[in-house]
Amino acid sequence: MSGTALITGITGQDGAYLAKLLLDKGYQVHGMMRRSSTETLERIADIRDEITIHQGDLLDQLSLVRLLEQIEPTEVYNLAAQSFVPTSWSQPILTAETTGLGVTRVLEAIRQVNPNIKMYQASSSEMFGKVQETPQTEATPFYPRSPYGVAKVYGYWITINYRESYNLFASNGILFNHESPLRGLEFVTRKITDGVARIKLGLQKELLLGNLDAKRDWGFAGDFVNAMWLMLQANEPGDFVVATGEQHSVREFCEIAFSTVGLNLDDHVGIDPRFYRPAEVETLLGNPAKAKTELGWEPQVTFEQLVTMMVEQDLKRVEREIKLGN
Ligand code: NAP
Ligand code: F7E
Repeated sequence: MSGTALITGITGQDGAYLAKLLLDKGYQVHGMMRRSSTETLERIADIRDEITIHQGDLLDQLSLVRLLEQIEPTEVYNLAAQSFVPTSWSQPILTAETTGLGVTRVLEAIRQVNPNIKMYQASSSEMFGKVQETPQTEATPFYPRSPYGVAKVYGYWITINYRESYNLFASNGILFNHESPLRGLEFVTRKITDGVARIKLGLQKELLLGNLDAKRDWGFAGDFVNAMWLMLQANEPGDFVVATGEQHSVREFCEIAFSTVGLNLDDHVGIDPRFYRPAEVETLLGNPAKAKTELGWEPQVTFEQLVTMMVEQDLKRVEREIKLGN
């Protein structure tokens, strides 16, 4: 029998993919979103009638307690966060409150309302930061390089602490970068594929980026949310690296994206120091062996397929916008 799931961060990239996955598995899916003066439901518009949306906020303990009492979920996926690394320097306190302390609020609500609820915490490869070994595994020491990374380290350890203190079924997924056509436009992959589409369709000439030499282990969000679900179906809670085991630079991502539409990146990409970071994470490469062995998880979409999928979707979207006169 499938259960009842509550997803915090349902309006985000991963929230949308996870909600679809859980619906396909027969779950009753509830999503928490914060109050906003405008609609933020575009990513889940196609499943809006199949899920139940509730207002709540990771900054507001009582809203979390009330939702758990009302929904009675069997599983909680804590995906909500201030997730954009550069914003964590301009809003470090908000980032700590949401991305860090927000995790304690969710854990505390679970402990108080029903300690049998299973919880997934969206931990991040940004915790490895200035990497202490390559590839990174569950045993690699953390060295975060941004207020975001520091907040995620806090979230990671408080999840383990509640597991050990109160015997909660709470697991950390240490997810490496994962992307999709639903990725936010400010993240580098989507910024590139949106830029490529606009340049190809004559709406802009140049794409300004920061550090082209940064290397990431990029996977497809649709594959990665499956690992989240698998973690909560395991016999025991634990902590798992979720990655492809393959690394590419921002420049390589650009090369493939531009060549998909028959353009050359050297003709269109400029460097703007505004997009450099005060402390950079130069390289990330994960070893997903534990997830493969213990969860049977493996990524399905290759790097080239991911880049092509994102470029094609952005081309279609920008074409639609042009037709509608936006
Ligand atoms: P995302 O698209 O930025 O979504 C973040 C979600 O959190 C949005 O729904 C946002 O709501 C919500 N949120 C922000 N502050 C909130 C608050 N105070 N209360 C309630 N909700 C709040 O992020 P994502 O890419 O889907 O990532 C999901 C999670 O995985 C995040 O925790 C992220 O840090 C983590 N992560 C992501 C990656 C990756 O590569 N994508 C890798 C490792 C870990 P609004 O729509 O209102 O802004
Ligand atoms: O940057 C470089 C930038 O912003 C990737 C989040 O989901 O993944 C994400 O964090 C790299 C960095 O993602 C631009 O300096 C160059 O080295 O796409 P990003 P991120 O910082 O790796 C982790 C795992 C998370 O947990 C986070 O929530 O690309 N880069 N030029 C640029 N980055 C941006 N954004 N914009 C540029 O113009």
